[in-house]
Amino acid sequence: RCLEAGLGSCIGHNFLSNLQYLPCFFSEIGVLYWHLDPKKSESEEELAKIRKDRGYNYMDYLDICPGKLANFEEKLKNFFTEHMHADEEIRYCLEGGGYFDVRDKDDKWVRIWIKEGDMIVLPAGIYHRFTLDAANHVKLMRLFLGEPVWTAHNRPQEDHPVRQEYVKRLTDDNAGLALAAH
Ligand code: KMT
Repeated sequence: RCLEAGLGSCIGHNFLSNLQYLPCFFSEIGVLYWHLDPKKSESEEELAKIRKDRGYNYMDYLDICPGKLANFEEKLKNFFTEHMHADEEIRYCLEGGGYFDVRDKDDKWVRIWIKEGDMIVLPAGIYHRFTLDAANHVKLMRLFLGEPVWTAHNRPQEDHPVRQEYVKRLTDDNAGLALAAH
């Protein structure tokens, strides 16, 4: 399986850190991934193109670190509670790092290590959670299509139409997910 290319092991999760080598795994679960360089102007152009192509008109920044984010502990606890959203979750890492844990097709956790320059889109309806890495700090750009809605729907959400749609694409129409990725 393609997934094995970058696998190590970390606290009982499948653990991905060489993200560019895993397009196959990402397309399987409908995740999009780019590597940009926040310090380079070519990356600004590439980011502008991604935003234009995918309609990401909204943008803000989120600095997650103990002194900078109000109610840090509580927010981290919520981020690390397994949940889904009714929309895509689009994050571009500008500084620091963190872990997105996502459920694979067999409902097992896969840990994705996001570092500076990594940009990731989690599809609407995927179960996931987030936590910081050892640096205990991340600066993220958040993008959104339209008016942002950050509502987290904690698992279980099997009756949620967006979850049902995601599961349907994952199981009987995996080609659709693969086509959406690149
Ligand atoms: C969310 O709901 O925003 C998350 O899953 C946390 C990742 S971005 C801090």
